[in-house]
Amino acid sequence: MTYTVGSYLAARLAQIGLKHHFAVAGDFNLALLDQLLTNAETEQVYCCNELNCGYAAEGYARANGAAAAVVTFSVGGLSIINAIAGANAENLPVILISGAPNTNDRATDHLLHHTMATSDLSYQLDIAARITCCAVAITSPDKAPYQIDMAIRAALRESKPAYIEIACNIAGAPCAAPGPVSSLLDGAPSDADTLAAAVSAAADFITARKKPLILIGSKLRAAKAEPAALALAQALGCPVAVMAAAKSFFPETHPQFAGIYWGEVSSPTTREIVDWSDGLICIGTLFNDYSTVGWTSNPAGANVLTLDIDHVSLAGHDFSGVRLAEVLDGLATRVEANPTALNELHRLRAAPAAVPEAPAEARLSRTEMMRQIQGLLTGDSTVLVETGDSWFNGMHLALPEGARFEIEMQWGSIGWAVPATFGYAVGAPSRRVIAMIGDGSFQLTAQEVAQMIRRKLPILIFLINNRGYTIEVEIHDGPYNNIKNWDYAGLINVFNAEDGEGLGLRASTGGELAEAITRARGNAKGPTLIECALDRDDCSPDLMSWGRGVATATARPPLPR
Ligand code: TPU
Ligand code: MG
Repeated sequence: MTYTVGSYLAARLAQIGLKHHFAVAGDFNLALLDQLLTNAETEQVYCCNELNCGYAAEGYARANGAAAAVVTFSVGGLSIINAIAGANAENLPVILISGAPNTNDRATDHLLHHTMATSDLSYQLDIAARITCCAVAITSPDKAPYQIDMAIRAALRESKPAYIEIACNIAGAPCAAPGPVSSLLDGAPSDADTLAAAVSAAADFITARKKPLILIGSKLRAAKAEPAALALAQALGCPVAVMAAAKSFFPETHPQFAGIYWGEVSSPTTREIVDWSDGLICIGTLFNDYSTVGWTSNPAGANVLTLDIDHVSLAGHDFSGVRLAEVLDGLATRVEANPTALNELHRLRAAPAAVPEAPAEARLSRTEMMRQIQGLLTGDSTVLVETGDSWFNGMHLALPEGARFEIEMQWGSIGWAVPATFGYAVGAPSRRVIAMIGDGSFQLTAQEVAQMIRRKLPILIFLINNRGYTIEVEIHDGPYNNIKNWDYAGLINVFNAEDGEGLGLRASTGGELAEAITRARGNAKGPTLIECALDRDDCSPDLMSWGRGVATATARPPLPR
């Protein structure tokens, strides 16, 4: 078989396990899209716009480990930037592929469409280089295999986005055949001496503590170390708390699970047991103003051991170039069981009270909505929660074994959830995908529901209509937090047009919600959006407390000179 630059890229995408790539067409990428289509192992999935295309790929990477998005030059490439920077913040290897001007136009000062009417054609590469781990511009078929491999290898090894730009007249040019894929996949192992020293120092730290406790953060998944963390936890027998951004990265049904640690808005007794520990083992954690509730709970100091993706640090020691899974594996064989903190947690912890069912005719409340969503969850469910009160409501869901939870907490860009849910569902066709999305966020990227309809994905969307930007109201209120109401349920018929089978339903009482959920379950041929009408002030108490903490940090005056 002979290869072109585009079909080489397609082969590499298929080899790294991408059964799909997301795309929006434009004249600078049409020849490339044609070449990608020649590979039957990676299907092209279209999006309504490039921002959504980026989020869809980001969601796909959450389900599938990596993803690719293909856009046209400049008008597409600049539009997708928000989503790619988000994938960077969230440690997801999304490969951004952009068409680019014809090589013949580069040597001249021809002015091209989709540019700022100057002969500068490098700005997109420059911008992409700032937000990806590797950015390459392909203008020659000879160098293309090396450049494509370099970008994909970097993305997979660093769990960060990469950028590949391909000149439109190069995409179809013949090039070399791809070699074995293994050179792209596996990162180098840890340096053996550094690994031994890091494990030894970390084991000494743990052994010297009376009340060790594990705290898991969002980078654990990026490090592909969830099983290794579970094994260490079991060897140590200590409580395991998870940060909000890592919900579901440790099984909530596990007897050592200690809840969500999120400062003042932690699960009951979780903050207390974390504070009580004299040896906090932070695995893949990431502390920012949101996760520390405005810097009010920011674990640091001599009682903290940090095990990061490629790095171990503790008082007096710092080891880099070690892989997290190998550190955890090493530690699991070195530590002795110490259930002191777990015993204390059991003493502190009262059995959770069951939420009573609301009368069927009563006006729908947040607690009744969450009670019903909880009842839906099974081991094959994935719940995606959008920025807003959905973050806080989602934290209270008790996840059955196997259930997954997705949150874009570091980047926090509203509009993420609709397209990311679409991409996730494309990447995980056997999972039951449920999204909780606020009305304000939905308005940014609503049109991507049409792609769920197009691909007949039975996604269940809870559209929480509380008539505004409630999360912002709790941080800092003003007229800018009021939004124009939409007929959200009615939109689904607009998107259905002549051939779609999406369902748009409305619930303003508990009884209506239960009925809508039953209808959603009967709809296997498309998404169901249930618009849940909540009172504007019906928000979670956690959001209120967190909002105050974050607002205080944001409003700090400049330090005196
Ligand atoms: O449940 P609720 O009302 O809190 O959520 P909803 O209705 O989705 O409102 C979200 C409000 C919000 C804004 C406007 N949350 N964060 N922001 C700021 C923001 C603005 N633009 C982007 C792209 N991302 C943001 N986070
Ligand atoms: Mg809202």
